[in-house]
Order: sequence, then C-alpha cells, then structure tokens
Amino acid sequence: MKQFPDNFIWGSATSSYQIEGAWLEGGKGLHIWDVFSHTPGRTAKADNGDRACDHYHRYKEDVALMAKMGLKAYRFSIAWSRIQPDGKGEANPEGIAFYNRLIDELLANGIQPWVTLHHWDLPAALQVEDDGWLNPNTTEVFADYARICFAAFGDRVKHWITMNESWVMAILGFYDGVFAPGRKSNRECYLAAHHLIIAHAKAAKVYNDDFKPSQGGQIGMTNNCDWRAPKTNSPEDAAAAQRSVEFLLAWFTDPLYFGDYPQVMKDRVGDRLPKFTEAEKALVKGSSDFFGLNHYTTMYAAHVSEGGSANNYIYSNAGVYEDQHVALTADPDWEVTDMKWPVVPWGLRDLLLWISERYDNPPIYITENGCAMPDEMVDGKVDDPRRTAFLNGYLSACHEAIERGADLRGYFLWSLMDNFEWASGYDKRFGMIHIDFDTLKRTPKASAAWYAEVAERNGLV
Ligand code: PNW
Repeated sequence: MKQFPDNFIWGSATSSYQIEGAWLEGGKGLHIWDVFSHTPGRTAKADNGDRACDHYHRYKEDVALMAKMGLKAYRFSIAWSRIQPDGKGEANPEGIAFYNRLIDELLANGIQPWVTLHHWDLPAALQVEDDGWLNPNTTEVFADYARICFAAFGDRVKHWITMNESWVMAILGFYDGVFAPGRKSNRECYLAAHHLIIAHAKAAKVYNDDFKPSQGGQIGMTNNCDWRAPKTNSPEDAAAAQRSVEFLLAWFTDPLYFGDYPQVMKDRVGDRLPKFTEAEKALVKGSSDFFGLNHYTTMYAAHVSEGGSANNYIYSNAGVYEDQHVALTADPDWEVTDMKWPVVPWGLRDLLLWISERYDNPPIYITENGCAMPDEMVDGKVDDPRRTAFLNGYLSACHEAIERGADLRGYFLWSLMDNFEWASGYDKRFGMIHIDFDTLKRTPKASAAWYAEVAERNGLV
C-alpha cells in the first residue's frame, strides 16, 4: 500500500438536495431542483428529492457510520432555502439549528466539516423574481447568504467551498437544459457562469475581510474537470484537447488565478462572453485559498473542422460545441460505470499535473471522485469489487501525481451513500453505503470496509 503524505485528508462528500429529504420541513423554502424534479419529464422515473435518504432526520446515524469507516472529513452542502426560504432576508432559525446539530455531531466524532455553500439548489424565489444567476444582483444576494453562514457556523467550520461545479450549473442548467433551471441558450450559459464566478469572489471577500482574521479558516471554489487526451498525435488534436480543458476548467479557474478568461474562449465566444471590469478582475484574482477539483472520467478529444459535427456519445456536447469544435470519444476497451463514464485512472494523474503546471502548484483537494456501480444485496451484504478496483486505480493515480510534484492534500469520495443522482434519479448508485430506498435501511458496502482499511494503513484513523 502506498503511503500518502502526513495530514492528507480522507473524506467523503454529499450534497443537501441529494440526501436530506424533508423538503417541506423546518421552514425550508422551495428551490429550483424541487421545482425541476416535480416537472414532468425532467428526471428518470419522475424521481425527486422529497425524501431522499432522509438525512435531515437520520444525520446522527449517518455520522456514526462515517466514524465507523474512519472518515476524518466530511463535505456536505447547506441548502440556501433552509437558511433563507426566499433566498433573501432574515435567517430561518430552524435551518440554522439543523446545520448546527450536524456540525456538532461531526466534531463530537472527530470529523472535520467541509461546507459547500451552493450545490445547485438556488431558492426558487430568486429564479422566479430575479432570473437567478442571469441577474448580476444575485451575486450580492449570495454574498449576504454566505455572511449568514460564516457568522453562524464559522466558529467550527474551517473549510468553505463557495460553488460546486459552476460548469455544470452553466452548461447543463443554461445550455443543454437537462438540469435546473432547464434553459437552453448559448449566451445565457456564459452569463450565468460570469455571475457564479463573481458571486464566489464576493463571498470570499466577505470571509477574508470580516471572518478569516478571527476564525482562521480557508475558502475556495470547486470545479469539475474530466481529462481530455488527444485522440491522435496530430498537432490539431493536441490543440483540441487543450482547448477542451480550457473550456471546461480554465473558464472558471483562469479568472481565479489570472483574473481573466482564457484567450481561446475570448477568441471563439466573442461578444457572448461577458467581460470582467478592472475592479472585478482584482476581486476575482487570488480569491481561492485552494483548488477544489471534482473529477469523474477521461475522453479522447479530436479537432473538428468548420462544418463538421460533434460525434459525442456522452452527455451532449460537453460544452457549447459550436464554440469549441472538439469531438469527444472513448476507447471501446475502457470499462464504463453505470453513468457510462469511462474508468481511466491515468487521466486524473495527467489532469493533476496539468493543473499544477498551469497554476504554479496550488494546493489541490479532490472534493469529488467516485463511480456509480450496480449493486445487489446478497445475504444482507453488498459485495463491491468494481468500486474497490476503481478506488484503487484512482488513488494510485493520485499518489503518482504527488510523487511527480502535485500538491494534492486530500481526497473526498463521492459519495458517502447512495442518493438522488439528479436527472438520473435513484438508480445510479455512487455510495459507499447502500440505501434501500423503500425502507431507507443503510448497509455499508465492501467499499466502505476497504476505505477504512486504507485510512488505517495510512495512519489516518
Ligand atoms: C457531480 N458532467 O455532478 C456533482 O457534484 C454531484 O452532485 C453528482 O452526484 C456527481 O458529480 C455524480 O454525477 C456532475 O456531465 C454531473 O460532466 C454531471 C457532470 C459532472 C459532474
């Protein structure tokens, strides 16, 4: 077993809408995923998060399971509409009380809370009344919400993540329309993304100015990025792979590290790409204390000339195709997960090295990596060999990247337990813990035992 550095953080991750349930309890307001999943045709089998894993009521049981499997850190998200039912105004005491109970329970079990402020569940009132992330004022409203959270929880929470996967919100929410709020526009996706970046930076400024000096924590943004390897060794395909990563990741992270969008995006998107003012550039640049990365898969990228077509078989065009002219394909020999996402551990290694080089070796935390695998209960147990093999491969790739100089400091497995997998519903099982969604009984899978063993062997428990 390879040893990870001292203080390497082992954790697991979830998000509010995917696990909490209690959608009409505790003074919570509706959010855009409540609305979207109750709209006919939007989710597989019309599944929704009304009850999900009922974590809102069973959080103690869930924390006990985390402690049992040796987790040292747990990443969860706060549902904005539990804190401010309409997204603005007074804080709802019951919402604050729920997250206080959860945080205290984690700390009592020696588990560090890592908190995401926005994992896609925008209060519905902000969407209906203000157009949500299309409205620049939502950046201010978000900073107000963040302030409430820092003030209420920051004495105990030392790791904050502003946004989860702005690319997913922008592309799947505003371009493909397959996620909430379900819009389809090749202009709105860039505008929403722009406001998500500025909202992150405003919240980080609130933290840095008014809370960090006394609370001493860290704040960052989490972005998703799959790896793109050139399909052939032609220079055109090398450029296509690079362009594809810039449209997926550097879109969000170049502003954080350099203060502006990648040149290739400015050139290709033209006036549909908003411009940062000088003041915004200064606000955004340097606004992340760490590089949060969610990573799931790898694909080959090939250049497509003008007039060609994207030959993608996985989740649409993986971006605005007409702006990129990149076709994505998978090697037919690659194993695929239940999401049809190829399992390619070396892609994570290459991505970590790409990030380290481009951004001058920032501290990186993998805030999500994992896989959906079919599982079956046999004699009250779930044997989980494919997920265990996946984790072995991806953790080895992390180790290799560290050996080659990447400053990777932690790994959070997606996900703690099977949950509401957004538009795919409950059939896609990412968890280390099996949930029977009829009875809500929790059964740790073999992967949970394996994870505990890895943590123990690394002296982390
Ligand atoms: C992430 N893509 O979603 C989210 O942060 C989780 O909430 C989710 O459950 C998990 O990954 C598994 O899907 C993604 O299309 C959804 O590239 C879609 C994509 C990437 C991440």
